[in-house]
Amino acid sequence: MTVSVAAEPYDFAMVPARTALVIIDMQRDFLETGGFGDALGNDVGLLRTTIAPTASVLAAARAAGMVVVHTREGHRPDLSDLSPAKHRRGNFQTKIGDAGPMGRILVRGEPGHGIIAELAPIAGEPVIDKPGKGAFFATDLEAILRGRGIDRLIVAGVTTEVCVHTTVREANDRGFDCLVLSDCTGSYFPEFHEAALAMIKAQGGIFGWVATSQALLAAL
Ligand code: TIU
Repeated sequence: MTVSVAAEPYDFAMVPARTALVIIDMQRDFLETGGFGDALGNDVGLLRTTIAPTASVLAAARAAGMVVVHTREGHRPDLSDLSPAKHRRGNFQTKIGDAGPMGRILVRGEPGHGIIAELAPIAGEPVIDKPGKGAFFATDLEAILRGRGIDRLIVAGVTTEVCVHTTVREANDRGFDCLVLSDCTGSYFPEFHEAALAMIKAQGGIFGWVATSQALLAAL
């Protein structure tokens, strides 16, 4: 059954059985104090408004029987998958792999690397560990989506202009239609959030569609 979501630049048509909800990097490292986002000098409080609407969408997607995929940005404990460029970028005092209040920053298995409790994955939901900003780079995400017959993505998570945008661009070039939820994505820079969403839906939806979580919930 095809459903239509009120979206920009025009309605987004999707078959729930062929659509995946992809929740990007809703990790303690980005959303709580003492993590990577905080170490970069950001106000993590700016991202926390995304939690409640994303939890509602997650519940609705599960109820509709949709495929749900979670991603996490982070590295192996030996940092062998961390490029020197990413490691040195920013010249910050606290770097990826260093000890912080939530364990080693952006390292797999550490408390800060985990997905926030409100959006915890359940059995059967793939969790994609990614070393880059895009969820398709150096991961098996594409194979998992193709294997399940997915052709549309509903995208939530943080941050809008970094990992969400990179993932949407990667997905677009791989032939997936993406609907980005405006209130389920967030940035440490509100103006970047707005600009990133504007870029997605400009030029007839050059990268995809943008809608509110309410519009999606109304359609499901
Ligand atoms: N710094 C920032 O805005 N984001 C990231 O480093 N990663 C994600 O967006 N997940």
